[in-house]
Amino acid sequence: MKIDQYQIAQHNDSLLSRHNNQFIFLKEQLGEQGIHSNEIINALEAFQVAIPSWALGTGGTRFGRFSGGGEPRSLEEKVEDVGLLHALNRSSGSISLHIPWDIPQQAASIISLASSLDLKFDAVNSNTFQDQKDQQHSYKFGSLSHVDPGVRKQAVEHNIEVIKYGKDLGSKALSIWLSDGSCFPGQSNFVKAFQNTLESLQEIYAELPADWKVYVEYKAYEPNFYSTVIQDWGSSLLFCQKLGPKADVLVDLGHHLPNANIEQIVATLMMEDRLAGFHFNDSKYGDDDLTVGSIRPYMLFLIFVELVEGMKRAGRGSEAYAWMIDASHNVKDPLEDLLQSVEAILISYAQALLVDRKKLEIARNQNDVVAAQQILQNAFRTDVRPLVRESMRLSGGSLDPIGLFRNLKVRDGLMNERGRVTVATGL
Ligand code: AOS
Ligand code: ZN
Ligand code: ZN
Ligand code: ZN
Repeated sequence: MKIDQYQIAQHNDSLLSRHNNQFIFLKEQLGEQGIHSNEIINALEAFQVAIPSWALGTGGTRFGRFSGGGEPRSLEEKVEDVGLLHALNRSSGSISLHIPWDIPQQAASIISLASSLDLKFDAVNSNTFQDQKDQQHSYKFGSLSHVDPGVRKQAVEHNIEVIKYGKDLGSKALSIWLSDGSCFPGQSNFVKAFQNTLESLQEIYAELPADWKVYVEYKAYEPNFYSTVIQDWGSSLLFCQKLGPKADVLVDLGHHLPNANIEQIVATLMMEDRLAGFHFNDSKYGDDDLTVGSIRPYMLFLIFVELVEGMKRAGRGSEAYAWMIDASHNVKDPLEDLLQSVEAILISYAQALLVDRKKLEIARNQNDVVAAQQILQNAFRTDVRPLVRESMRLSGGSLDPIGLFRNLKVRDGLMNERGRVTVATGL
């Protein structure tokens, strides 16, 4: 299954006059406020969000999993799926692999497939939260933090192996999400667990190539329900500071205790130049991994307000950070869902770029609370979708990715190729 440029162009032609009307109207309105639409569009075109290999199949819950059809059965097919997304929106130019779910048998051929679809390899993810077949030690009671040095050694070696796979593919980072913790009071010694983890991470860090980073992801709870070794951004930052400059904090939007002020966490991490990037998703209750922007779009916008300010202050572009979607669930076509998520990210980014920073600073310095709030809300309440569409169109993508996906019956095509009942490898 492949989407050709002429199919995108034809579909865009049919939508163009309507789009142009909306775009020109918005451009004029923004122009009156001194906002240059072209600068926003350039920034949107440069923004690339990685797609995790495990989001391409139907997710599920511990109660069940309802497979869709035509899901990718191999790493090659996962790369092809991301190629379809990138052809449609030109904003999903990389894939993030998970070892051992996605072991690349031959790096050269998978690289050439990816580059034929204009894709790169994002951070590689290690997995010490599941036991694999033929594994000597179990991770039931932890991995990098385990009380038994033999288990820790096995987990460290796994991470070093993941770096090797990533090196072959041209990745530049290792993402570590550590599920280690305890389920009941008394089970674990917090300090020893931290120290064991630090030592293990130091051994992994020592194996990072010169131009690599390690992203340390935190999570409040789950799968452990009493304590988690890296449970919050403070612990993650502490590990990173002890490790060195190649370690940064990875923020997953679903990994906080209820009502956490994530935008403030982001601002602080950026101030310290320790923000690696994001795992985008949305949630109402816990680590729900729902479609980005589907539940709390205003929060996503406020996060982007901080991101834009932090990037400006640091003189860095969006390419300096690792943006990824970490979502998956039971009830949607995973590819349509990912298209929705990428669009939600670009909308929030565009809205944050509308914020008049000078006026905001004046309002803040005058303690004009109402004016400051109005500046943010005016930006959030602007329908910036014409800017997002124009950026996709200019970079060769579709004005309406989901509409075209449905018009071309992409899922039917995939089901014909791969089968109606497929189970994607992975979670
Ligand atoms: C787990 O909750 C984390 O979000 C991980 O980033 C990720 O979902 C996992 O590594 C996928 O296996
Ligand atoms: Zn995550
Ligand atoms: Zn999550
Ligand atoms: Zn998660």
